[in-house]
Amino acid sequence: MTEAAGTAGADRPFDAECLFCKIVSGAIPAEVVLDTPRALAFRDINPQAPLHVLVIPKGHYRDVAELAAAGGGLLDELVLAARDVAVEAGAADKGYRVVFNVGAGAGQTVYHTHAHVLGGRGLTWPPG
Ligand code: D5M
Repeated sequence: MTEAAGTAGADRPFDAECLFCKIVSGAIPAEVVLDTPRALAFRDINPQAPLHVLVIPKGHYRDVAELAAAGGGLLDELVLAARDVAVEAGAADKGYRVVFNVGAGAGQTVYHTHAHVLGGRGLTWPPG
C-alpha cells in the first residue's frame, strides 16, 4: 500500500491513488459482471480471450500473497467468484484459467490484487 492507503469508510484497506480502488468506489467506470459484498468482477479493458474478466477484492491488497496473508477467506471468495463468472459466461465446461500476476517481471501492472479469468477459447501452456 502507498502512503495514501487508509480505509474508505467500509472498514477495508483503500488506496486513493489506486486505479482499481477507484473502480470499486465508482469514480472510474467498469463493465461489472459480478458484485458481492467483498469482491467485484469486471471486464478487462484489453481482453485476451472471449472471456476475460478481472476479479478483485474490494479492499486494497497489492498482490495475491498479501491478500492471502490477510486471511479472512478473501482469497477463497475470489476463486469462487472466478468460478461463478466462468459458469455464467458458459466457459466452465470447456475449462478456464485463473491467473494472478505477481510483480513486474510476471506482468503485474496494477498493484491491487486481481485474478484474470480467461476462457471461451482453447488456452495453451506454457503461457508467454
Ligand atoms: O493486469 C492488469 C489488467 O488490468 C490488464 O489486463 C488491463 C486491465 N485494466 C487496466 N485498466 C483497466 C480498466 N480501467 N478497466 C478494466 N481493465 C483495466 P496485470 O496482471 O496487472 O498486468
